[in-house]
Amino acid sequence: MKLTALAAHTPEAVRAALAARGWDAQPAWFAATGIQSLVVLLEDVTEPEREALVRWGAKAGADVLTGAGWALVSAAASRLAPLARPDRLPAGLESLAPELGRFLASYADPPRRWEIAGRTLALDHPVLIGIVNVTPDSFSDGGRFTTVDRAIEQAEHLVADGCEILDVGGESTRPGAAPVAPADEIARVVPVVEQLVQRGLGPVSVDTRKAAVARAALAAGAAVINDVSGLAFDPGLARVVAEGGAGVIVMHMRGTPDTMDGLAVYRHVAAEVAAELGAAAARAERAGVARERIVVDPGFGFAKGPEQNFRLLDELATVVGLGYPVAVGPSRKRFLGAATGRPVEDRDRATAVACALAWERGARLFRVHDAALACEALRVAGATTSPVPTRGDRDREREAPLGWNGTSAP
Ligand code: PMM
Repeated sequence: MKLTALAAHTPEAVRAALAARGWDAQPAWFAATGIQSLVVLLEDVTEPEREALVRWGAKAGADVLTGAGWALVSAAASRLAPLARPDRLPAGLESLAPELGRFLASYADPPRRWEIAGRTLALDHPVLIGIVNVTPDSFSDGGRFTTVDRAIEQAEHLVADGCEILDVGGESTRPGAAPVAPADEIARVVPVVEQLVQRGLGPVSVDTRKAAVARAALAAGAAVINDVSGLAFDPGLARVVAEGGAGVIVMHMRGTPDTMDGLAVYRHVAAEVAAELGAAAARAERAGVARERIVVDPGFGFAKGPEQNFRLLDELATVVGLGYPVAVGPSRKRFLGAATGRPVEDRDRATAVACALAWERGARLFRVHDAALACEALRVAGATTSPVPTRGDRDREREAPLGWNGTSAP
């Protein structure tokens, strides 16, 4: 007998091994995703639920580690799937089905598109968001692009280097930055948005926490609102996004830029950031923003210290597990300086590496100051991991029978 250790970090090696042995593309992909091992942490578990889980685990051959009020379950995706099916669910575990079903559906069929105002962006490849800061005091390029002409010049540069979206920001989120009145922020941002739209540069995103600024930006032709407060700063913002039919990036932070550093206290940073982001995205949906318009962002550097940022980058799959497309913005941030010893103006290589690692863990959008290096890194990362079947495979699967999780599109 001959033994080969297969790579298990994605379903690809198993799919390829089966395809090489004559399996058709669709059953090979179903089998490969189905035998992939998943681990879920369950909290607020009652004593009867805990007992039911342990009994199920013993029967299903799943590993179940438990303590008071919690359980950690590790099993192949296809073994977990019955727990999400009301018709197959063991008695006593009814409250698990909705959440687990949502997670398994997005694991098997991750979001492949983002609906923004006026168009749909494909997320089957890394999407670069170029930063156009028009603030006089942003931490890494503050003051360099304050005039409209210079902002446009920078935007053209970013597009030439591979950016598909331009993110215009008129308020610095650096701790201690002076607050900007909505009228001043509008005066900074709107002329730049208008020029970008007129020149066909974009789609344009606007980095703002304020409903009034968002409304003016959307009227000027912006297609996305990027809110670093996760819809917590201005309760009216989500409705403006909903009414404008815009896309939204809901970023995680705690408190405000002035208070966030003192709030960087976590027992398990990835789990807590994901839970808080999930609540923020649910706020957006309650305000009428369609799920397909929402992207979530873990907010590197916002209410997180260097060690926490690295944990979050490594455990990004927890945020991906929410089922929304994930954007990341590690660009030139302090935690990259902590690892490399490089000053802010010399962190684009580190940024490119962080982007590639984030792609591998499931991020699809990357907010960067310098697009050239990130684009190159992401080309390599994108070519290395092909976590979803090719379009040809997907077309064949349309007529396919149900897969291990009850869906027909893996
Ligand atoms: N970081 C900054 C500003 N806006 N938006 C998103 N979605 N994600 C981020 O990580 C993020 C952001 C701070 O950086 P900058 O001042 O250089 O723009």
